[in-house]
Amino acid sequence: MKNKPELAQKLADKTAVIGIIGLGYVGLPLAIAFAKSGYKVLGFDTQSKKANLVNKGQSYIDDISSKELVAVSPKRLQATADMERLNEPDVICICVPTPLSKSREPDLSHVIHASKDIAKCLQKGQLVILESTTYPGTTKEVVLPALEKSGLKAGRDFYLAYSPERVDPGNKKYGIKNTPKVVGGIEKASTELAVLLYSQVADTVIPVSSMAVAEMTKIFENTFRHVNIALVNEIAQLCEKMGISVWEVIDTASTKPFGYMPFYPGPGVGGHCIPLDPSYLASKAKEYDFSTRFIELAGEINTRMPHYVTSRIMEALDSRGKALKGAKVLVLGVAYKKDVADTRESPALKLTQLLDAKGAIIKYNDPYIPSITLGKNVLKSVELNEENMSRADCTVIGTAHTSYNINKIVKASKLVFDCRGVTRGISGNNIVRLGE
Ligand code: SAJ
Repeated sequence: MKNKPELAQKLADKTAVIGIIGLGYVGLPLAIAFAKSGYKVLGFDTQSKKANLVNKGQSYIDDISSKELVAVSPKRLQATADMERLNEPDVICICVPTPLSKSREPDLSHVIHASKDIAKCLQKGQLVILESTTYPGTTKEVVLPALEKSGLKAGRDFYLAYSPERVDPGNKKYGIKNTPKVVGGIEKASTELAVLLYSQVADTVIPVSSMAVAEMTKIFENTFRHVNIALVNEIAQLCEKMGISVWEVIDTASTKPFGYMPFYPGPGVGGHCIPLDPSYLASKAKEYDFSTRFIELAGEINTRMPHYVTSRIMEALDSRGKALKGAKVLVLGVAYKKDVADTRESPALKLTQLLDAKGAIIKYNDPYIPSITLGKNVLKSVELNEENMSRADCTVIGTAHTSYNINKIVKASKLVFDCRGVTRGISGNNIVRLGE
């Protein structure tokens, strides 16, 4: 590749312009990180509303404050919905969603649209990097052909790499700077340039031998979580039958200083990654006549958890002479995990919907989620006060936001069903826990 030195030089002296397609929970923090490190950044999003908010310095991402945005926008970071400007950046990072379709198959439509938009403006010497979580082979089999429709050739006329995002929403400890960044290029120059780029924002950059290794690394990380959460959800159900506390077992296993990593049971698995990404791998494996039984089984176990918890709540009420139908149930926390304002695939929300469908009279509180839809009704988050807790026949801790005062909740509630193990250490015959 003849013009590698030119792009390498522009990356080193920060005169390169960085393009980010997809200004969501992955793209916007990355755009800000590159802008903070001294690059001019051009953000692209098909939703002009997001582009306008970025240009006005108004953040719509939980983990990004408007203050952080204003510090770089509009001087260093600008955003646009005009995809025809994709000829301007020297580097383009694709950070678009990779959801599942209605039939739970990989939906690469966002990746394909982004690749086609780039192909229309692709310039010689540009570096294109896919960051979205996907199955091994996507960059080579889907992105590359779409880009080469431009008539330019990957590895000869333009650079191509895959570098998975490793954003953990709500994680205050790990961010772009201190999370190692994995990079795999289609050939040596692409890998080296991507390493040079990410070295400006991440303390550690890890080059690997191919784009497929980088793709498999990321999807394996998420599948690892998916399978281990399912394992602990299964163990929780067995512990309940055996009259053993799964929480005490996990806390005790955690004393082992090596060879063990704690995962915790819950009402199921939510978010836009863990419940979905492993299906990308399972689907690709079928092309190799290979069935990923662990992934399928884990999916079944995790998907069943909201139903299992519903039956446990029904039993807990029943043993107190109360039918679930007509019972007043107060659900605390409907976000997919604690301290995030996101209900995508949320198991706590699914649990609430199941309780509602069984005839429970639902109220909920979630400081991050102002309203939810239950069937045809829209419910607003109620105040977490004595009145609402004492009036409920059962208070369900669905997602244990840090702001919840568990002692107060237990004291004020007739019955607490704890899906998250946060009442451990608190005694009371009004507490029933998942996994006990
Ligand atoms: N959960 C459990 N038990 C556990 C851990 C999680 O029930 O022991 C549940 C959570 O409540 C939540 C779901 O699983 O509903 C997913 O939680 P998560 O924190 O594993 O996943 P995300 O999607 O919020 O963030 C993840 C990253 N999380 C961590 O590494 C801790 C990581 O898996 C990915 O980097 C990231 O998504 C991504 O974008 O892929």
